[in-house]
Amino acid sequence: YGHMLDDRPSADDEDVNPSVSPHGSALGMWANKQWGDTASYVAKKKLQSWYQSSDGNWELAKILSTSGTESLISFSEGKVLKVNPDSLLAANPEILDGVDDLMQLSYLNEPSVLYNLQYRYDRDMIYSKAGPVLVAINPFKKIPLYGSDYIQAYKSKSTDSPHVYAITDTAIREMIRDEVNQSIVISGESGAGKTETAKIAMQYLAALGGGSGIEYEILKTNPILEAFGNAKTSRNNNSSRFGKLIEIHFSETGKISGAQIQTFLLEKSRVVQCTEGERSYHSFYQLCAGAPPHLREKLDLLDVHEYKYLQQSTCYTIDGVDDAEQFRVVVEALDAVHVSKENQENAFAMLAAVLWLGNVTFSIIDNENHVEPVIDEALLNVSKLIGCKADDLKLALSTRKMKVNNDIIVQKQTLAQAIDTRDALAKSIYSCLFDWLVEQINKSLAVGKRRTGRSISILDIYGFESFDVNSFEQFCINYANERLQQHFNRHLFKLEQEEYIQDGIDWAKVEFEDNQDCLNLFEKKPLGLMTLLDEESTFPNGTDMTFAAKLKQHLKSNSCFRGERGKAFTVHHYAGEVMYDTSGFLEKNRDLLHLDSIQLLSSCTCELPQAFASNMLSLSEKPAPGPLHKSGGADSQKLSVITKFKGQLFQLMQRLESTTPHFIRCIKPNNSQSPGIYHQGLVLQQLRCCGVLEVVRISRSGFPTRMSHQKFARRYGFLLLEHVASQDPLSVSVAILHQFDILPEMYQIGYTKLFFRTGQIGKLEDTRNRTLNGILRVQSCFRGHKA
Ligand code: AD9
Ligand code: MG
Repeated sequence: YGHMLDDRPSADDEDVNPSVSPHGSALGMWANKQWGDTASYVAKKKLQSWYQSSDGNWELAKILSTSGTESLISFSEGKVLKVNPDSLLAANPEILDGVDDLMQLSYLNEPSVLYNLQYRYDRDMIYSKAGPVLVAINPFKKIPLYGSDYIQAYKSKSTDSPHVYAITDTAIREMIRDEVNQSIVISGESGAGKTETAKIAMQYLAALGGGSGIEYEILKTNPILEAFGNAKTSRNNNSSRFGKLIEIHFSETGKISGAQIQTFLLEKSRVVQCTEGERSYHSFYQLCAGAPPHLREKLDLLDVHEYKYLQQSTCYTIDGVDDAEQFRVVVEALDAVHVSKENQENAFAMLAAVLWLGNVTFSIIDNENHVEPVIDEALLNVSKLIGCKADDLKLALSTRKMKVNNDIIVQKQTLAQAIDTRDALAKSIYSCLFDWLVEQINKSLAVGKRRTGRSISILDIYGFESFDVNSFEQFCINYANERLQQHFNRHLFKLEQEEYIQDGIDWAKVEFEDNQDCLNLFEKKPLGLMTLLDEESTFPNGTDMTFAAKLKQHLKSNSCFRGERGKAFTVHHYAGEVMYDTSGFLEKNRDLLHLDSIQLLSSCTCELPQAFASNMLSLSEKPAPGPLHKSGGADSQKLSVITKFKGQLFQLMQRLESTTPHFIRCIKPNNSQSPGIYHQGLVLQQLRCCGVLEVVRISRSGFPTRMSHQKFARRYGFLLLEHVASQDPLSVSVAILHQFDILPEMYQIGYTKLFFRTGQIGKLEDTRNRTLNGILRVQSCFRGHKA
């Protein structure tokens, strides 16, 4: 069988830099190099291989013959093509079709991974493993994989096929066995299914029960947070516009005893501006559609079409969603987490106040274009809803107190300034309301705080984003993803290492591409992206343009950074390059609410605005002499958005570091939110971005294929040409390895398992199949003779 051995380079001698731009169009761009499947092996006669057609998709073809630089291949539909053998990649033997763990593939090239996932997806097997990682492909339809029967099956371990339930079950078991907190980290693009996945995991945990209905309460947090923090976007009809960590606490007996939710960076701008085809937060539409008559009257509610903030997009409804019905669901959920009826109405009043604020208009009052709000229904309603005098509101919206040489002077505002002030107030009220709701939920979920200290946390956070134009939001989100990616890498290496050590095999440390350089680019002081941003944000004359120029000046020698023309710069992220446009960076980072507005809120007679104001004031530092306020105004100096976000992320990382992590990578198979459509290019791009291919690559430099001595001996023992004296599985296995001249660096023998480098089992499998086919042929030949 010596001829079966190929001249493929060893698995780890041609690793190339795995960083690849998500914009890269060539599907197979690094496939050849990356996976070590050189053509010399593939282009053997009769073998199945992958051929990339001109549309970028990979097709399965059989090699008919190869001579020199030409291979003749045939497709299942009969078509025959002459191609360069270098353009072919090895396909796996059929027995590996649809394996539930990508690690079981002999050839880990991109088309094989894509095909395997698609094979499963087509059969509604949306979950697969990539080693320790669970890959979930959004089905965009109901599939019968959930509910109590399935939960029971996973609990009793009567099934082990990949599933969110399975990974959650593992988390529970490991929490109890090792007495270590666990985390389930879910990532993926917008619309990939993170939030649904998180809910499925919560459902499994809730089935453990708690007592006093705490598990019911935990499930009820979802409709509330989704109403106030989700919106229809062009990518997802129910897109979360915030990140979320829910920590579920357990008692000694393994029952749920409480929970705590932390949220990250709610997208505030959506409250006051909204792109065509998208919507603002669901809560507004639900309130307008579902409020009962007494509430409608109390809040002077209009129809959604009559609010300016909502009119910016002509989209008011979502197919298949009944906002009025959702309103009732939210109220029921608020009841469940013990938000009093009174507080519920207070919260709805804040929603109405925001909507009415959007309808406040201004008129010019002097020949310097200064404006004042028109005293109309809108202004009066806002002041009634928040509990302030109409005159105070009018003043807060049209003037600004400034400090000049210890004197306070009052400056009138232009239309643009007044609109900014109004919108800033609306955004603040909304985001404070969101935070307040989270606080109420946490109070209710904290009932069983007498806990053992064990918990399972579920993280549902925005994935890496790269658009045509990337702004401050993408900057924050992608920074978060760099941090998470580092966490991901560290843990997967550790896991890998542990399994080798457990089985007593010799293992040289695998080097991997880490993203520390990129993190340094963001975090380094004093010359990192964040410090420079903060510095420029406090600078009196700082603009987006001067910020961009500073970056170019100080960071030009950094390998992860590239200055671009004008106001732009590019960061080389682990998942690819992203060009950021600095327009609006400083403003968004400052996120100022004028002190006048804060004072207005604190003077309100209603409870919530007062609470919001004191929250804002406690977050602010002492009014600093600093130049944060362009003209020496009396704004409160608070932490910049990026600094606050970084602080939150560090805390999050610390929390996650103290847990055993379980990773779920959600994949969106198409951009039209439709079932049954699997776009190879789109899937591949996500597999690369969220590091799934990376995990497979990493493991490939180790020994990803594992088989117990018994299984190996059973499967290939019959191929032995010579009798082996001792018939124990280990001796038989060793004899097989020798007979096939498997190079010593291609495998390791552990206490219980054999560990192989990629591709090794594939070769054995080919030989086995040929031998079996040969036997069948001989048999049929023999039968033919007899006949
Ligand atoms: V975003 O970053 O918050 O915009 P997510 O959270 O990744 O996004 P989400 O969970 O909201 O995506 O899923 C989008 C839609 O896909 C859902 O509204 C469902 O209609 C659909 N989906 C996702 N997962 C499943 C599933 N397991 N079964 C059925 C699903 N439908
Ligand atoms: Mg979501």
